[in-house]
Amino acid sequence: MVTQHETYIKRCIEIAKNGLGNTRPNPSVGAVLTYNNNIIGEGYTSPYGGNHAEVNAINSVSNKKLLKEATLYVTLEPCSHYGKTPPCSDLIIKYGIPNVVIGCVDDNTQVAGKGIKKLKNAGCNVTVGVMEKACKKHHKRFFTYHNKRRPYIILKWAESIDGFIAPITKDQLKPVWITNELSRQIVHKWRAEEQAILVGTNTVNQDNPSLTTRDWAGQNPIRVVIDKEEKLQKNHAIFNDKAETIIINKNNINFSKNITKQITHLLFKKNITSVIIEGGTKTLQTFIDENIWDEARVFTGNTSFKSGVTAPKFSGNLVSEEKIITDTLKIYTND
Ligand code: AOF
Ligand code: ZN
Repeated sequence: MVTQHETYIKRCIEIAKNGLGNTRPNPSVGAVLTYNNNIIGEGYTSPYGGNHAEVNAINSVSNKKLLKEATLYVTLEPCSHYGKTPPCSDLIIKYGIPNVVIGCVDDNTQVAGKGIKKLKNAGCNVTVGVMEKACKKHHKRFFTYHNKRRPYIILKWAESIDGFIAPITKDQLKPVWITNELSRQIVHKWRAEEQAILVGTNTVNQDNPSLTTRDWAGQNPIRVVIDKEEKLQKNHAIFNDKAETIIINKNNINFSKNITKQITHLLFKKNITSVIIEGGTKTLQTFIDENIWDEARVFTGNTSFKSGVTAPKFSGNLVSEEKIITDTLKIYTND
């Protein structure tokens, strides 16, 4: 049976999804306030630099007197530090909220249990670890960034029924659409959710992609291009718009070593908490072979090529499978 605490933490996760992609590099936290087991306020993290979820939830309550007998539910431990905003735990104490139910502890070393301690010291009744697994999953980018000191890595590609990511015609690689329009729009939604998008030079030189979110209302990710042989031509779409681009070449990494560790470290230093890698096979396979990836999202389109560039080879745990009209989308995790 689902408990009351679980019901409200689930609600926190639901509303927190509204902030995904806008709060980066901060986690998108969800908070719910209840009084007599009725919701009296809700909030999620504002775009980066803005209010934390708890502040928005408290602000949404019209009768602040109710807070003295309220319960605050929140996906992540309320902060204890002065960052872009003052500590949420101080605000909770100031309003005298007596009960706080937390999904998971904040692993950011600036917080790491200090928020909970502050609340307990002020006499709050604190419960920690309700729907912890689901909260950690929701905050997967944030936890990977702080615990593994690298961004959360999502691999994405589309392949034909016979396992090719591009056909070869007349000895030439020909970029063609494998997936339908809806799948392509889903990819733009995904791009808006991640902080960076990474591809190899060949993908840029052959496909001239924009790597933006033009079919979805959301922020463009920072583009990262691996340009080992410095073959990147400068007349491409990615150099003709406002989205930021980081070029990886011999000036910032050493190609004779484990390149994924160096790239992810470089992105970690730039406060990038997540990256979606969109090809080509060589780039994707490098991350797979060096085992630096967390999730793979693979579309299979309703087409067959008979020959071409083979899709990456990997093994992962299939966690979901769905039909997107004519395409199949399978999502795998690496754990
Ligand atoms: C919360 N509620 O909604 C979020 C939290 O620079 P700041 O002040 O925005 O602080 C960012 C840190 O605060 C972030 O790294 C994480 O530890 C925590 N995020 N905490 O109480 C929120 N987004
Ligand atoms: Zn806070």
